[in-house]
Amino acid sequence: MKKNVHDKIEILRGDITKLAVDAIVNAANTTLLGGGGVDGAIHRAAGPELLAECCTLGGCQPGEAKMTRGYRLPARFIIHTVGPVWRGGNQHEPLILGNCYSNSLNLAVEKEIKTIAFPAIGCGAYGYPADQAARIAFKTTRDFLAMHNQIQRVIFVIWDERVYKAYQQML
Ligand code: AR6
Repeated sequence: MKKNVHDKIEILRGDITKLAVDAIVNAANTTLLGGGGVDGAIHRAAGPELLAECCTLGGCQPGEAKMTRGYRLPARFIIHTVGPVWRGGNQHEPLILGNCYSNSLNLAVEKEIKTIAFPAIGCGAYGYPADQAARIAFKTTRDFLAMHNQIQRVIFVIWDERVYKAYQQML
């Protein structure tokens, strides 16, 4: 039976590095050489081979997405994307954040991925207001899934309570 767009999206509270999906998304920075937050957790869990592959990628611009293997993670692949640094909302932040989701999903389709998990890109160190970020995450994902049938499951994996509440509002 064909699933509708809403049935393909779910929200989970927890640690994205534990998920056995085809790909998890990393909220990285433009160097792709690791950092704090979810980026640090993913590098720690995947192991040093991840950094070695990231060194070959030549960085990543905000809103773009690049893929690596998952190494020691249960997920087969990691899609690295770079959110906008929040500067009040008039510096193309919504456009850049939407691009993070659509470019990650496009890359997933290209690589024949069926299940993908996203963290709350931008909602930590980069300061994106959680309610606005959640709206963009859901709208971009729903619009994408309505146009592409290949992806069967999108999981938003949320670590902290405040952001989790904002995402719950979107269901
Ligand atoms: N699983 C899921 N979500 C997590 C995890 C985890 N293991 N750990 C943290 N989060 P952030 P950003 C949540 O700061 O705002 C890095 O240093 C976290 O609570 O990781 O896009 C990069 O290198 C928050 O809700 O990403 C960049 O320099 C969300 O993930 C910069 O931070 C995103 O927070 C990117 O900042």
